[in-house]
Amino acid sequence: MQVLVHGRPVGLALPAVMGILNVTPDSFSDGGRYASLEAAIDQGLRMAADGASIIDVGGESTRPGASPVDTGEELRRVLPVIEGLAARLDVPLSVDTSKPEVMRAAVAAGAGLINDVRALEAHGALEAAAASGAAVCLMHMRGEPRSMQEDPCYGDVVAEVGAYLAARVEACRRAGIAPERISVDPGIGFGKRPEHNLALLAALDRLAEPGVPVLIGVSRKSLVGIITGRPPGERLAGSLAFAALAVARGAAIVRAHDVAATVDVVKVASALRSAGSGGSLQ
Ligand code: 8Y7
Repeated sequence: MQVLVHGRPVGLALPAVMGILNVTPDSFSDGGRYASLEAAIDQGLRMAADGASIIDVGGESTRPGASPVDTGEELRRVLPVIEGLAARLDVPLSVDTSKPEVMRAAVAAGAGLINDVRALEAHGALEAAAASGAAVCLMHMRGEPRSMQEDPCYGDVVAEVGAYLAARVEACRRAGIAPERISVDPGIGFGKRPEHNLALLAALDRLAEPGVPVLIGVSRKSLVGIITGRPPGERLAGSLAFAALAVARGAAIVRAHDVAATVDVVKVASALRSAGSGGSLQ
């Protein structure tokens, strides 16, 4: 998998950990934009020191029930963080957005991967991503964050999500995005019941064609809470168990809040995977 770092293509060693850097008002509750900016940059630097291979900067909450954020506000949240981290780090930065304007500005500011929970389906997003030259992560979501958990319904969830991701990969290739810059994600918790999430995690090897890296985000999610009965602050062990098992099943990138612990888990799972018949990831 290839991403941009300071505008140039760089190969990403897989499996990798993507650190989550949320820049939403609720994620840094102390007053003032400057204090929040400093806190966000510090957190990004800490995740890099902890071994993150990518830092994912997001300014729009996509939690179940969350409301949309306007473009100007999203830009004000993410751009200074991306600029600040790009000036201090050689670690690839990703921007978690669905808006073409944010994609363009974030890549110009130093992001090298576009992580889109709407898989570049917004008007103009595919073209903006292709023109930027950045890598992309195409995530499956059923519905929109505000209502997606109301009544998600599938026939064969693995087949449906797999077909959706294959179609979005094809659309990206047709738009001129280099195949080695495309990754996919089944979108754990995005318009899915627990049984759908588990079916997808159990069948990771069937979700994408060989050579298309699969990203998995389970960190602290309600799926872990439902299984373990624990609140978000106590979901580390459950999240790590899913991280290990996802890598064992072929996941290439794990998106996580707790970077240091996840890096160790991914190293161990990866060593075991390489010792078996799994082979190496691209
Ligand atoms: C995911 C994600 C979130 C995920 C990808 C959270 C932005 C909710 N989850 N992006 N974003 N995959 N690719 O709990 O699972 O982090 S937001």
